[in-house]
Amino acid sequence: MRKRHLLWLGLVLFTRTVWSLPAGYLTEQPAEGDFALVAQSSQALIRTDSDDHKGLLRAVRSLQQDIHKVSGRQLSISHTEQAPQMLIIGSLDNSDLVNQLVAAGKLDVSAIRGKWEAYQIQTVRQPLPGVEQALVIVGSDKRGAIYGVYDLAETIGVSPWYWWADVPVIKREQLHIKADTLITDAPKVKYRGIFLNDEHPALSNWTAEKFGGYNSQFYVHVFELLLRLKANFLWPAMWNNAFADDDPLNPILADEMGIVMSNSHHEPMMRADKEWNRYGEGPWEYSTNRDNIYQFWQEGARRHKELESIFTLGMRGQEDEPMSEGENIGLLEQVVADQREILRNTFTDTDISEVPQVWALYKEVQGFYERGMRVPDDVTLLWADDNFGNIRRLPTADERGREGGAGVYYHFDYVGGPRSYRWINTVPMAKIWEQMNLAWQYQADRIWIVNVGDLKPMEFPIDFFLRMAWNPEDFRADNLQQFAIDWAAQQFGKKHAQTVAELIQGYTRHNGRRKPEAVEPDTYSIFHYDEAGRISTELAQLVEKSDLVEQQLAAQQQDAYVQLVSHPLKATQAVFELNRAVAMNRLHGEQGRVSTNYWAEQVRYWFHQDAQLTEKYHGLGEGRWNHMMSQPHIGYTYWRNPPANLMPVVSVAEPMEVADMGVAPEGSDHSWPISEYQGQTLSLDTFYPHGQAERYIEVFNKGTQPFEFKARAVADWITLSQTQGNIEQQQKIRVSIDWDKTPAGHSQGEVVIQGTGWGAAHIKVSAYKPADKPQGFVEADGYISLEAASAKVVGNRDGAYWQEIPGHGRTHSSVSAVTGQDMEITDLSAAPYLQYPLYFHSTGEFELHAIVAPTLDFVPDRGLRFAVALGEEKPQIVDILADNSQRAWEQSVLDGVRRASHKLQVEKPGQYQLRVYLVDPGAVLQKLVIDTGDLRDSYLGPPQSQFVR
Ligand code: REL
Repeated sequence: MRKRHLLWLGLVLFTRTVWSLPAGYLTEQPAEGDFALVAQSSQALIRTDSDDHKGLLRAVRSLQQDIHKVSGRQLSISHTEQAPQMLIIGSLDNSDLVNQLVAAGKLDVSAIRGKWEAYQIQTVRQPLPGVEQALVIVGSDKRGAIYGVYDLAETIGVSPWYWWADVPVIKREQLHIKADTLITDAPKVKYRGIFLNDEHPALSNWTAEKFGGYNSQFYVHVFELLLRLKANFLWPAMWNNAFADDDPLNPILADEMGIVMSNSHHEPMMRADKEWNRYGEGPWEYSTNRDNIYQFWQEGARRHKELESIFTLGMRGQEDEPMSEGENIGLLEQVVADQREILRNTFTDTDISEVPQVWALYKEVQGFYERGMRVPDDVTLLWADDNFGNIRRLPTADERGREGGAGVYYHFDYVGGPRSYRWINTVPMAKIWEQMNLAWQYQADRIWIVNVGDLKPMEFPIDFFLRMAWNPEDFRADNLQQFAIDWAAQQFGKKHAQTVAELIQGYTRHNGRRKPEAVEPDTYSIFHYDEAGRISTELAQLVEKSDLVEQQLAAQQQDAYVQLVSHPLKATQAVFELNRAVAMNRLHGEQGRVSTNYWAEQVRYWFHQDAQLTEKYHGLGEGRWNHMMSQPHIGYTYWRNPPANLMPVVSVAEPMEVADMGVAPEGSDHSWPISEYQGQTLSLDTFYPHGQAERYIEVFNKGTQPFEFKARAVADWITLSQTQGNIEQQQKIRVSIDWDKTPAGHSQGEVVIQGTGWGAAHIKVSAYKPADKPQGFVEADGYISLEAASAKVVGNRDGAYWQEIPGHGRTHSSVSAVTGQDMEITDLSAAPYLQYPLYFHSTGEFELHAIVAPTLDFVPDRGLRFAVALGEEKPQIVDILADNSQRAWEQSVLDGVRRASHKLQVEKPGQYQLRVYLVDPGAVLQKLVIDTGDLRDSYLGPPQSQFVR
């Protein structure tokens, strides 16, 4: 819960549900003494100071419109008049009226005075002679006051997404504010913003159609959204655009409204990359073209001198390339020295340490820093993620003392290797939290900026990121999921909030497993652990729930629902199902099945389904969001997107008018008939009492004429779901084991299937029934698989503990190693550990695969380690980043996880405790899989093993 300051006794402290979502200070049951913003027969007067910031006065006008949208009543705004009920709005630095109230002792602003962007919302009785009551919104500065204004707008029922996602405002005839309301608040991260990037084709075509380009008619909506989300910072679109040059009003409007502008990490000195293409002379090469580039930058400083800005220092090549001079520290130091000189010569009346400046340590630039290059102490160091949401580096203890502090540049969208992701939201909330929480802990709190691509459809993660930036301490692993529920409630009402949150979390979890652009037909196994089948069911169930919600929503909520929930969910499903269908089509094609054509149809269906979803989105509100979903996303073969969605090549069968049986056991692409003379056999994987209970044998047709088949088991302990049937296309015979009839030890049997063709298909069936009674997580099917969170946690203490992060990870949750800043645990006897009771039937040397989040070594010179011990053995250190190669990194960001391996020795069968010890903070465990000999290929690993008490 947000901490608020209680100013004087008698005033009630209202906290909102959590975060800054709809508040507790609006009351539906007005009582005596409550402030009447809009009452049945009266309404308040809005009073501002004519000399107050223009941006604040603009925000007040938008509040006036919001009140009108909610209540249908138009409140007057006056600089001079009085009324019995007044909404008084002002900033401490510019409002005489507010300062008079303070001087008269009517208002105590000591909780916000002098603070950055703080605001106070308070009811005051008899603030002025003749005025019964006022609701005062006061900001410590311009933006503080603006945030107070938008806090009220949100509280009365206007979602920050009312424009950008068509979320309907809540209609209320009356608006009463609880008597004795007092709220004060201020941000914890100084600059909080977004980067509009990779904006072609979606955002660019949309802005062109709706506004004629990236002009101030467009940007006014971006600025307003940022302010409603209590953000203050923007890197504008830059692909073929130049913010200040495309429309000279852009920077002026930003400054007026209160948005601090900068340019992206490789666009120094407030000049867009594309401005150099338009006006620069000679090459973008400092070693040979210094004078021209210097002048170009001088113009940037001059143009933005009076506008609130953060100057990006340093230099990179154009369009996100390294400088052609290579990693030349001397040259880059010269660049920064010259840029500082330009600032000194421009800001002649200010010490330039007061001019906000940033050095973005993005990609190769971080290498310059690590090799010793430094910038003046007042410059903020902007650390970056790896473009895939894993922060590369955070401030060390020494760096935390720097005057300029540090920030983080994060991504929800990226164009580049190993594969771009530019389409829908793929970053789960819990992942953002886990990484940005580290940023907060390590005091990277000066700037949080996130690349949001086209802005839509990143509404949910943008909202989360910016609200978390406002106060990271509000957000904890154990209350995180509540944010999604509250957010859903704000957009669609309380009734469906839980379900809507589940739907958003569900599709983002799936996209977090692997981004849709990187999903291939063979990503999820169609052979083992029913992996693809289970995901298919999971997504279908979410879609079914989503359709039910959609049916129950009011007509005016439908468009928002499509944008924020159902489109991304269904689009996610379409890409998954498309790939699954291609995999099935290939397999069935190879096996000559008549059902090949069914799967070819499925591929076409899902491809068209995807196109229709895009079309539906583009048709919302008569084309309001036309182009917004036009980013190609099907048919990637390398980092860059294909020119359009590409329909996969499918196999088509031309079956004969015959009956022709084929038989395929689960888990294999081989099928009967086979060449037994060449030693080929068909078998099901061995059954274990605590393993997969059923396996199937599929009987299929290669021709168009149906046939009868008969199946029999050659052992009484083998049970079949059916012993005969008529096959038109295919049927699954489910095979299970009657363990009461199975002798202890290894047993062999087979299933014989006779249909068409010569002889019969013989499928070997084996079972292993151990004599002993296991306890714990039991080895079966050739592995033990554990969700990390299934551990008993031992030895957690303040400053060093394992913590579960619900909703994090690919399957269930994650368990994260947490310590105080800079701490690592060297004495393992004092380390908290995760303990898993295991039961092995087999003996030998087994590989333990730890599936962990792709966290990077954000603390320099330290690995990312944990330690493992089986039974009483001495814990052994495992370094997650032992393979820190580019290749391993690429694999990790495609998979959304890393794998760390360790060998376990099991001397004799029986129960063992597996312990995982905390060593380095930031290690995040998702799953542990021990291969005892028959672990099969799959993307997510097998489901958790059975636990026996
Ligand atoms: O994600 C990033 O930060 C970069 O890909 C972009 O900033 C990059 O500069 C790109 O848009 C092209 O110029």
